[in-house]
Amino acid sequence: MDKKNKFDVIVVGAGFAGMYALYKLRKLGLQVKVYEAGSGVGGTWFWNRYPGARCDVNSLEYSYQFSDELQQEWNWSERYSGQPEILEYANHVADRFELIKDIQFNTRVLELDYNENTNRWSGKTDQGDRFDTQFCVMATGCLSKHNVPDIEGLDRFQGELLHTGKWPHTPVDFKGKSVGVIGTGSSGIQSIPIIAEQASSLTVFQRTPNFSIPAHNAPMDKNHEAAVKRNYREFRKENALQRAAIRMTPNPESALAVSQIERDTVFEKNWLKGGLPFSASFSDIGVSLDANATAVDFVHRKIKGLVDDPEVAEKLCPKTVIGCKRLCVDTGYYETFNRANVNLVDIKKHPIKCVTESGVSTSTGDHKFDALVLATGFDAMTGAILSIDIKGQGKQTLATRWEAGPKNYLGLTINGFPNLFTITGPGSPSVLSNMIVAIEQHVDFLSELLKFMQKNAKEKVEASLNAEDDWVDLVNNIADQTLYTSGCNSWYIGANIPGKPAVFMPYIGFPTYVEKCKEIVSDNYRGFEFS
Ligand code: FAD
Ligand code: N01
Repeated sequence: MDKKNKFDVIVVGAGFAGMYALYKLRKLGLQVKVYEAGSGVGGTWFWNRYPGARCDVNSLEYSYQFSDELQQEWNWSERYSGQPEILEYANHVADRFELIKDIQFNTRVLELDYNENTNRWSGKTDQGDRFDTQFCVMATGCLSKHNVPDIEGLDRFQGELLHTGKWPHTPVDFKGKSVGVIGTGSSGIQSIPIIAEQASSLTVFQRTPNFSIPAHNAPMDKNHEAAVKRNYREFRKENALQRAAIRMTPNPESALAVSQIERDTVFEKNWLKGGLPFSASFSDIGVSLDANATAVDFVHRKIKGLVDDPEVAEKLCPKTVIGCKRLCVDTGYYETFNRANVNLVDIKKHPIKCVTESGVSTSTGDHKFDALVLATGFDAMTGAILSIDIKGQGKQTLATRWEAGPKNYLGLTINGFPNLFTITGPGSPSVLSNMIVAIEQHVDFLSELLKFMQKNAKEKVEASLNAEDDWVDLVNNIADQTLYTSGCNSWYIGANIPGKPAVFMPYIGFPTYVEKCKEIVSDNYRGFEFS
């Protein structure tokens, strides 16, 4: 193979994970190359350009901490910054750390094949490139393979068909148009209020209602920003001790230990603060059905107070426990259903029969649209990795290895797939944490691991089978003590993708995960096999 196609490390993906992996691993003196399917950096923030797209973790936290200069010089304009600003930040990071020269854009990795004799991986891209590398870093994203639902006739629709996860790069103007939105997860909930303001009419097709807490987004409080920046390191350190590595003030009290009036006072205070910290209102909301029911009751009352039509309000009230699906964070979502141009269709009751040339046909009639928006989410956590044909030792494919659900060690390394790493893979805190914090922790761990190998002249590393089995058991045992596995049809267990094995994928608890990683390193990388 031509020398110019031989690398020490190839990184797949140039979102926040791939960018940081490139920055960090280059520092080890390794020759690193990144392949990215999109035409720019930013990953999630490159693809999800739908109206209203923004983060739901405070921007002072949802940003890199590896460079103090970077975190001091960058100023966020809002409490929860919008997609354009986050993408601008990603581009700034790419320029500042000279990342672009090692990234090949518009290139999708299709195959990765491990050769046992050479202990190297060979790969192929959709641009016809062939490459050879010792290490593969999968920075392919937990939420990057968008899910197009299998609805009959979708390809027949003659109007504008859009997906929130693959939004056009040119502005979409809904002014004067009749629009349909299928899906009421975070993407639907963020975009619906804005589409409703522009469109002449909007019909929302809801299969399962979701809980949403108001964001109370606002321009960045400059005094607060300055205070954080004066002590950024300490701020980050404190946040990393929180369960999701997100700054909250968890209430240690049980929701069941106080009177309803006291409980409502706490819920009301957190509702007014807004965002994800609502889930930390009491200590047992995530583990006790009775405690959870008190939060459900509070939010139901809020929805009924915000939505004028009692029938519509009832349809919008989720009947599951709160928090077993990702909590949504909105700006004016429930209020949008008071608008005269907005209509809510319960498709559990009146299923979509098909999409026609002019709109959507349900059991109660036809809806005609100029534009149809699919806010139908992602094949989460495993979708992007398994879209690549990965063959490990003995030519076993990863798709076969994970047929019954993903198995790995620390969410990072897979037995039988040496020298291949998954950044924020299933089995790590990933989507149940501030993801930029989780990304940095994983890349730092990997960097130390490769340094250890360089120092000890090791060429090959993989998880032992026992370590992997124990890890998967641990991830499941932790999840089973919570309400995440209480029968909710969440993407955390793959329930949104027909035929996907029902396995709870993320590790719950960032601080305990970090402790486990430290303990494993200090025990000479227990569970890792080197040769
Ligand atoms: P991604 O950003 O998904 O990047 C992966 C990249 O890999 C993509 O650019 C993709 O094109 C590329 N890729 C995939 N497969 C291939 C291939 N075979 N070949 C070449 N390239 C490939 N998390 C939070 O913590 N807080 C938030 O507020 C938050 N908000 C979000 C809002 C939205 C709309 C979405 C969808 C997700 C949000 N997330 C949030 C999660 C978000 O995905 C992560 O925070 C983070 O951006 C993930 O970075 P990443 O680099 O791991 O993956
Ligand atoms: O996707 P989702 P998303 N017919 O899977 C429905 C992050 N994020 O893009 O619940 C009809 O949550 C589906 O219905 P059901 C965040 O982590 C963050 O909204 O499966 N409907 C559901 O209503 C989030 O959790 C932000 O019954 C179908 C919706 O489509 C994750 O990304 C913003 C259907 C999909 O909801 C994914 O969010 C955006 C079908 N065949 C995203 N298939 C922030 O706010 C699916 N649906 C930071």
